[in-house]
Amino acid sequence: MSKLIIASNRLPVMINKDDDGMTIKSSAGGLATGLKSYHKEGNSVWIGWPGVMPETKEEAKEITQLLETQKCLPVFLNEELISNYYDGFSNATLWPLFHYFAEFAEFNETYWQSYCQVNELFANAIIEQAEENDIVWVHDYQLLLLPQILREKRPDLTIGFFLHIPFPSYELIRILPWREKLVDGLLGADLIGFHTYDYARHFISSVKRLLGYDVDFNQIKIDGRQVFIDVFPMGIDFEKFESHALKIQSKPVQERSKEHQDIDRFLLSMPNRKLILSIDRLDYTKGIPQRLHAFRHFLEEHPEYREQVSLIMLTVPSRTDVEQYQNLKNEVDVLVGNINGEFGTLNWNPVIYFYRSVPFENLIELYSSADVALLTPLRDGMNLVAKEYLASKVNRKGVLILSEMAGAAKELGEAISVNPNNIPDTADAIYKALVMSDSESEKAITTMQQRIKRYDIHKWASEFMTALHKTIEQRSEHHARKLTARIKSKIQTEFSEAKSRVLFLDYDGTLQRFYANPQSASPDEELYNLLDKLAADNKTKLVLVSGRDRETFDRWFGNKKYTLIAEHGAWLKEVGKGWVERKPVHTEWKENILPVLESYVDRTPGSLIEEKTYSLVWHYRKADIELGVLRALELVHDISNLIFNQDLEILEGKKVVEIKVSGINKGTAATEFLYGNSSDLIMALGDDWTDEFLFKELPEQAHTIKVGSENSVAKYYLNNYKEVRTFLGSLVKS
Ligand code: GDG
Repeated sequence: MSKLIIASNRLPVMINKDDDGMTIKSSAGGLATGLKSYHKEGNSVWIGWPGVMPETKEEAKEITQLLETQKCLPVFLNEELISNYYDGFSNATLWPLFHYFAEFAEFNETYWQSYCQVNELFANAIIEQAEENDIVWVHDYQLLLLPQILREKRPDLTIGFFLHIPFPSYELIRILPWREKLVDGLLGADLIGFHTYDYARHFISSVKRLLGYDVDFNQIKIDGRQVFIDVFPMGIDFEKFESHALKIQSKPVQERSKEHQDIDRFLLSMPNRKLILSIDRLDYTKGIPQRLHAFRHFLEEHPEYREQVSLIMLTVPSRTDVEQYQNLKNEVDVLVGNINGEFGTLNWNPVIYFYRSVPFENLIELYSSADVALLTPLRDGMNLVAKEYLASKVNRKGVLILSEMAGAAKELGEAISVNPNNIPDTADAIYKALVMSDSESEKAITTMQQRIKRYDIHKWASEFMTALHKTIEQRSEHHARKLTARIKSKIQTEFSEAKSRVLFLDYDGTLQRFYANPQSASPDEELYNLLDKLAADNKTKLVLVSGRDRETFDRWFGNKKYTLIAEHGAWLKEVGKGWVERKPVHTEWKENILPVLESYVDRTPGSLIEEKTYSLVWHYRKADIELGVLRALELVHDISNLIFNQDLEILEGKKVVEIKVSGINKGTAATEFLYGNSSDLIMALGDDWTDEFLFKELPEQAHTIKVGSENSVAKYYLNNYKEVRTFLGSLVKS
């Protein structure tokens, strides 16, 4: 059975180093809990940074041994890497940009280099552990490049990726100098998971716009491989929060913690006293100043609540070395001071402010005592605190005010939703929460509790793993037609034994990568060498069959020993001869169609018209991808009406719409070629659907090979042009 390898920046354990030596403690974080059944109980290993830097080799060994007891493996990082990869690229570039704080994002080549280096270190550590067909689950923004590095080094692995923070709009991603590399890095995975549909949608849009790959709903096709994109909103360990809250609630008052007794005293000191709670890391994404402004606005608008209501604000120190975080701390300190100074009395502090973290027990006490949770991040991947608050409300008395910018807002529709930038509206939400009837708040909480209980952290992890396993099944379904080593060797034998052979080869996407700009796709040295070697054998007739115009083909291959068929079969050039029109056909129809295409060019920036002898082609490779697809649909509809009864047909290829004279296609051209060139081995390779004509028309015994994973009448498939070159190279050798 294959093993699971989990990779995240930090391990789910903490190493403590003091004068007495080293100890290890497991952390109770959500991720560790969710993956427990796969990690602790299953066949798995967790790879990550242990959070300490060993000073000696012995110390490193000791840490490694301690981690092994927890089925963890360290990736050791030195201070420089931590500073550039973690504090730098992860937290000063990606974190602000992905949370829409573009103005804070630093673009620094040294950070980037370290980020690449650490992703490589993780890949090496994984590869050292990975046996054939193992499964890898990579987590979060610190490791965006890891899936692709693994894919290249170990194509046998099944790779899943989950992003815990938002994936922003393309408009933000496009700012990054390394945008293509980052998006491509993720695409090494078989499955990429996000918290919400919006993040998935943004990712797909970036893939289309930056890399031009075809996307079919939630599947991206790359070189014959499929990458699945899906939504898995992360849950919490509901049962754990609920059971602790029940335990705390049933404790006699005198046995409660000091903190809990303080809260009780506060609430009982006056009738109608209410507590509002907020908990977050002190981070600029959390909207803490906006929240304080809203609370102040509320106190101004509703003086009747003064001395009645306090905001307990627990802010956990975070990234304290970074300037923006220090500025934020100062801003929050001043705001809290101002509010307390202006509104506070001898008996009442409007804001009760903690700048520290608290033990889990106290956290639950706060959750279960607070009448209202006020969680107003400006951006948040999910926000687990919202779910934890709900799970801890065992008496179902409480109201959640939640920012619509948090991923959790998508699932928690019964909460009072606010735009955290709208201060009066947030103040109004506080008022609404305080006056909400018990029956209304109980109904809302019950509904939300049921939902987060059902889709808890265990369900989240198992849904992701099930989807990841499904990608394996889907791949193996496809393997039925894969050109396997056994079939390859059979074809190689036939090839070497054949007295005469004809090889029909498509060009773009088959022998060469499919480029957004067709001009960039000229043949490279490696390709010329390969084709020359194939054509050098007198027993082989090498025929390049393409939709390309004959001028381009002439420029690239005019003096070669290859037969050329251009413009989907309209023109033929045999070795050493000139171009011949295959059959004289009418072209007067172009006059009517050209103006229509021109109007599409005007309305679709980036698109262009190509005129061939027998056809007119509208290319939209360089247009906005979504607009291009939409316009192509419109165009096909308009043209279909115009060409009725004119012996014309419409071909829809890869980002092209071609209007051409009927009966001319790669298939008829190939069959005609075979009349005069009988052979005992025929082979055809192509990636586009125009190559389907070729596959269909060739005799039954021909070896037809599709390049890519789309449906085809071809017998076999190869994944991409690189595999084609390797395969053709093996024929030369054989
Ligand atoms: C990422 C994304 C996404 C907080 N203070 C204390 C304490 N906590 C615990 C909470 C909660 C966790 O920390 C915070 O969870 P969040 O979801 O709010 O945010 P992150 O974990 O920082 O970050 C986020 C998440 O990943 C999961 O995908 O939701 O959007 O940014 O569990 O309980 N725990 C204790 N004392 C504290 O003072 N014991």
